[in-house]
Amino acid sequence: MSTATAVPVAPAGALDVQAIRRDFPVLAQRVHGKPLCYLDNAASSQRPQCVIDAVSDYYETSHANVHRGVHALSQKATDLFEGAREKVRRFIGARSTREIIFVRGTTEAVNLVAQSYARPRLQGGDEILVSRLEHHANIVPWQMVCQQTGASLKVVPMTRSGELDFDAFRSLLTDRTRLLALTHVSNALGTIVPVERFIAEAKRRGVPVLLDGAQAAPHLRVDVRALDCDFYGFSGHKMCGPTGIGVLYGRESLLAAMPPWQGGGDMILEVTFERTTYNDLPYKFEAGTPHIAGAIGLGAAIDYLETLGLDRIAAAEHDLLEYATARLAGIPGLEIVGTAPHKAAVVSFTLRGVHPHDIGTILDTEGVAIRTGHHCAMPVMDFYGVPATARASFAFYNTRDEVDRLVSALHVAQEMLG
Ligand code: C6P
Repeated sequence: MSTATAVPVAPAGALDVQAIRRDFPVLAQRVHGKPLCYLDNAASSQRPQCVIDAVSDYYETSHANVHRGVHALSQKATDLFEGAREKVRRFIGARSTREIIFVRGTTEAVNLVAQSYARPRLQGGDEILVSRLEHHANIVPWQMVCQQTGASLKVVPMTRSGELDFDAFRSLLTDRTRLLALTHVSNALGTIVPVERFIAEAKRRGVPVLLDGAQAAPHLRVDVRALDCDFYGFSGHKMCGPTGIGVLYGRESLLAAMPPWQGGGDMILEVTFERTTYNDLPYKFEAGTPHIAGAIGLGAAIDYLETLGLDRIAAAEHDLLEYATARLAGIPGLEIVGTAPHKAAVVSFTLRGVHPHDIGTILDTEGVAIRTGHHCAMPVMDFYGVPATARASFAFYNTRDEVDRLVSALHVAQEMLG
């Protein structure tokens, strides 16, 4: 460790991380003979026992299809499923559960809006505005809908520190801009985008806004009403919930005017071969048997996060970010990619002379799990002129000791390959 680097002091009144770690059975294991050091939380977080129990209890005691049966078990499953929807509503401050649509994840949330909101409205010459910071999930669905309609994609540029250029954004808003689709937190760099500013400006110009909240909902307090966004998507698996479940929040007036995206069971009121009428919100957008256990697990994850407190989670993760940034900055040849002043606990970096994939492999042998690659954000990599970075991403159950293990493992990588 570089002794010249100032290391921040841990905040008082912090979470009891050791007790929290005992809630996560997966963290107790060894990998390649070393205690697992899981620093790949931006890709997917781990699950506490209460989430695992909620899912298995459901299967053990309450499983049946929802909204379909008069029998007791179906009503029990329906109550649990709809109870989870109410937890999500409260968690993000939405007005009504009619605005909470269960989807597979952020990717499906964006695709739903692209196909059901944007596609019917777009014409040749219209514009969709995204940013250079986006994950592919908030780029490709818009490219697809542009190809389908003749609209074009405009891109808000980023700066060297990994922030968005607000003045450039303002000049890209035109009377043909039909939607702004923006990430709340960058997965590749950790930048927290000051979305309030962008939303206010877009609203002033009458442009609706979708936020990709995949990396924000697990780490920041999100209030869709205070944000005044029109759509907000996030994924359960990044916030201690199951995979295959996520949420699209949509402003009710917009959802009500949108056609369904997929057709099938549960999204209809009446079907004849001549005419079909669609179900009310949110069911109009939930064709087929949903991921019932996933929604219930997500509800349990929300309970867990709320018990810890989103503000305390954010503070604990911020401490890890500051500590990791200071320690990594002390490694010769290491360059942190993305240095915005407001960041979530994500540190992307390159190490002179060592390919990121080799870093990942050597770290794995030391029991340290990080992600290497383009992080599904190739335009960001392209901006910095690198094919890939190594990325350590922290959750509230990580410790400063684990940051130290990351640093030691990087020294090993450097000695072997640097
Ligand atoms: N990012 C990462 O390692 P899904 O796969 O639908 O749950 O989430 C997609 C997605 C959308 N937006 C952002 C900002 C994201 O970070 C992700 C997922 C993971 O960074 C896997 S590529």
